[in-house]
Amino acid sequence: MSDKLLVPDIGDFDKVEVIELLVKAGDQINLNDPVVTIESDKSSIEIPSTVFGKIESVNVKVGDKVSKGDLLLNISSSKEDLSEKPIPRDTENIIKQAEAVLKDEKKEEAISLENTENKKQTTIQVINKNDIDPLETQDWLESLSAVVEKDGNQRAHFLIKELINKAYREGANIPYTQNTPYINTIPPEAEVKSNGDQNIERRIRSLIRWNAAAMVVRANKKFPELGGHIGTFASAATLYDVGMNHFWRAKNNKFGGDLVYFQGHSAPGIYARAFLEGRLNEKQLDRFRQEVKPGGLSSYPHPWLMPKFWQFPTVSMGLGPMLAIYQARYMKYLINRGLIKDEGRKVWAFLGDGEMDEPESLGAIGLAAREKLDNLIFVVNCNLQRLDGPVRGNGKIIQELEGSFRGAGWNVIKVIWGSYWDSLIANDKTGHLVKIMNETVDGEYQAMKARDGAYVREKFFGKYPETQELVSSLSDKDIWRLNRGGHDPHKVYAAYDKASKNQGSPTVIIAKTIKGYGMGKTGESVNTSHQTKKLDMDDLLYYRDRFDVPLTDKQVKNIEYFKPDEKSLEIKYIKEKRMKLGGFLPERTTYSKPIKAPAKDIFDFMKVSTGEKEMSTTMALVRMLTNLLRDKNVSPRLVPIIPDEARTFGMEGFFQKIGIYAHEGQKYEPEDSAQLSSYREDKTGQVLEEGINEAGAMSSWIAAGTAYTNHDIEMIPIYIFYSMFGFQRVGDLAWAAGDSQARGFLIGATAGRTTLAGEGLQHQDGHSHLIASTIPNCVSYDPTFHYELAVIFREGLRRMHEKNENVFYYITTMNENYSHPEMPKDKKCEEGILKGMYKIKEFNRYKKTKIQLLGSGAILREMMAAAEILQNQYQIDSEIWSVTSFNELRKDGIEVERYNLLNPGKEQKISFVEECLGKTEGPIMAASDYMRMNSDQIRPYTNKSFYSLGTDGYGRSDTRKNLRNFFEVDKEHLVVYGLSELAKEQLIASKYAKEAIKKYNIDGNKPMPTKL
Ligand SMILES: Cc1ncc(C[n+]2csc(CCOP(=O)(O)OP(=O)(O)O)c2C)c(N)n1
Ligand SMILES: [Mg+2]
Repeated sequence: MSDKLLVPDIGDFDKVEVIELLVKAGDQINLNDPVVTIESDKSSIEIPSTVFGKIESVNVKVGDKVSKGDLLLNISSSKEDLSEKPIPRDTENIIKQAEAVLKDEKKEEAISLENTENKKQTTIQVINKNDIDPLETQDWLESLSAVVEKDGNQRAHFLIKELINKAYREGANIPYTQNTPYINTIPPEAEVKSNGDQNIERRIRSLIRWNAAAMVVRANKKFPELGGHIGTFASAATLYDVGMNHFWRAKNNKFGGDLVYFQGHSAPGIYARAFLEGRLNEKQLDRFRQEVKPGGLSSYPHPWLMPKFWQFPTVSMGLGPMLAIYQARYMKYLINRGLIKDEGRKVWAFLGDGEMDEPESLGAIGLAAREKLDNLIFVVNCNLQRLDGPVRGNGKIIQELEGSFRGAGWNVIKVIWGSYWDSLIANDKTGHLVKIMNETVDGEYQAMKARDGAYVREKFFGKYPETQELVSSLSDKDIWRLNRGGHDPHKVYAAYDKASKNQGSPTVIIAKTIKGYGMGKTGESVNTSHQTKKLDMDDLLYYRDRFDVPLTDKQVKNIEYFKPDEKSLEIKYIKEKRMKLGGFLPERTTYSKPIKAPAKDIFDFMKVSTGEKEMSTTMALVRMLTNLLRDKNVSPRLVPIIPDEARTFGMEGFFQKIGIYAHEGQKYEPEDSAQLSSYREDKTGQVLEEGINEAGAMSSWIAAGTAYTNHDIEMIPIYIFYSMFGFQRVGDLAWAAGDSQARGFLIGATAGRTTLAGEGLQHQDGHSHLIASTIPNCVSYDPTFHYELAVIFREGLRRMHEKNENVFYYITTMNENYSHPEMPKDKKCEEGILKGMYKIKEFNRYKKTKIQLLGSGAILREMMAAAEILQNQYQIDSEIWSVTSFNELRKDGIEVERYNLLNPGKEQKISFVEECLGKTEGPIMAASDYMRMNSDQIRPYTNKSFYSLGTDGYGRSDTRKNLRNFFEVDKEHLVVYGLSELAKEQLIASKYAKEAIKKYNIDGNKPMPTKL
């Protein structure tokens, strides 16, 4: 029987042009196969088939205008097929989701039963001096204790929740708190014990501590300017060691490896461990922070500088937490899309408590919980100090972080007190000890650790007779030994174990430590700890003794490193532990296979003229991506990343075609489900729709752009954003992307100061190319025509994803619609597009006076129009150059100039700018939709008079025409400036310029746009 395929609901669009037929009569098609591409003035969308069978006739042709309900195809399908018509995609998704939820619920039930069996024996104590009826309180508490004892924690929790609900219903406004008392989350009896040899582990840790400090002190003794940090690692050594010995699995041929983000300035400790592991030698340690000669060790984790060692740049505080969250999310994305296996890999991120004040640190924690990233573990090293002083002198950072993370839905594990406290807390029958713990502020905690046991006895335990009594049998030395959780390997192990097993939410371990632990008077818990990088002889001897490092006084004096013999128990142990965990960490390797760049002809449609049809380069890009999605090598690897601007850029067609990634699929039928570009969320969706979150989108882009090393799979991330909210907004992340050697495309859409018209000052970008130029491995282009974009994009694919070059591309696209010419046949055109400029047109009728006109992006067309006026009305000839990248031209210019200056006797090289313009006639006038500095970049590489024009100043809203007039980059101003320059060069009389100024109503006394 016969079926008809009609144009579906295409939203607000009517009479939309068919630009491509993807099928022909006689073809067999399946459900969802694309059949035609239609294009409005904003976007192009493929129409998928909703029927299957053999095509009898195609009822439209390219160029036809179609609307909803128009006939596209007649299809013959058999009866049996019809009876088995598959369930529509949305319905199918909803069924799947429902099934998944049912399964999840069953799982939850099982977990809670388990927990109930695991009963805990505790007596609940609370002290409150405002208690008006202590006896009644006691009754309630005893009842609760009985419930805990009889039916377990879960039951107690349930009853408390019911009580609170009841109170709310009865009108009581009970203050809400996310906080638990200032004690460890895991009670001693629930701690999972390490099977490690604690004595050896302590000895190893002590050596690492020593060597890390020695490395910094030695470097600064030699060159005091080098700097470095001892105090941070001193506080975190146990946190790292437990992970290294027991938890973090390395990447090898059987396993993808855990991903660990090390706190930036704890790098010395990571090098010191690598030294014991035999991965670095003494010579290398002695090259800490001396990297100019190859082989030095970078100050902080920098993959660009140590590409076989460091994986993640973290030292710009706040970036590590965000990058780690999006890394964990991206790992799930790859798993859900079936691109990598689910091996239970984890992302661990080590963060400073001071660092948590960066808005970026906490800014994305909601996403981590929402997406149930149970592959993510944060460890916040709460040494209570940052650089200048306490993080929260008057408060408690641990409690504050607990509230924020728990509120966001994280699993929170506080590791505050070490094992020596266990018995004291157990004996705190009156609850006064916990009360002091709760009341004491961080400033006091810090001060205590800068003093001694007697001070702690007086200032801490001395607050109540009950607590004084509690420690009466302890000596001051014993009191001093009461350790903090983050320095206790047992507590840390238990926390890591629990975190590793947690399901359904991310975990944060908030560990209390001491900054400069073991450094004594100079560096321990004092406000100057952070910057202590020199230790005198007494400090060094103290440090040695504190950690029992087997060095003589003389060796200490020489600040010698200590590495036990290869056959020693320590070295054997450390290696054995790592071998058991699959290898060493950190280590950066890449085994991904390159992606074959698509055949050149895939972009051929962009090399012919669009004729009458006008389109923006943004639209051309979307068309190109739609085409790329048909390339079987490239398609699955494309990762379109959009921060809530898909409709702005005409990309809504992607929603249906490749789906929006959503870890839970789509639990609702979207409002626009009947439409062609309905908002389709899917567990295997390909688009990362990040919401209004440029920093998050950029973090996703980095995760995808480094998947080749972190997951051994080459991906092609394409992040499309308003160019103004690109580098300017997330410049530091872009810098980290360069350091990470991320590969992929950044697309600054709606770019240029004058193309965006109405949006005004905060939207009009006239400088992103300049910021892009600051990143050494960022290759940037400002194309005007669709064939330029095609050539640039394909070369980007080839260089980055086939040849594995560690660069990334920044391409600006505009939203101005115009027709695009055919690609010039000149063989040098393609080379020129890629190197940064090529001659696009020449006016040569009069052969008297000539000018070289350079235009970039949106302004090239103004330049072409100006050239026509100059020719037709003033008999001025010109050569017009399309400059696709002033940045690339400058890179070549500086390199050639440098070579020539350093090789005076040798044959001198010629820059590409010189090659193009060296032998041309007349002065040069260059303009772009960016600040003059953009085109000024190539001024030094021409030996000619050079004038640059641009859009310096704040943007503002108005029509495109008025804006170009305001910034003096419209064709009229270009004519005037051109004539004036020729007059200045004494090639024509000045009267022409004067006349033109009058003719075009140009005010010579108008203030500079920068001042308006
Ligand atoms: C964005 C940013 N701002 C400032 C710094 C300089 N800086 C380096 S470490 C540090 C203090 C860190 O304190 P914290 O996060 O508590 O780490 P700790 O050393 O105490 O473990 C500062 C201000 C930086 N690296 N990055
Ligand atoms: Mg700190």
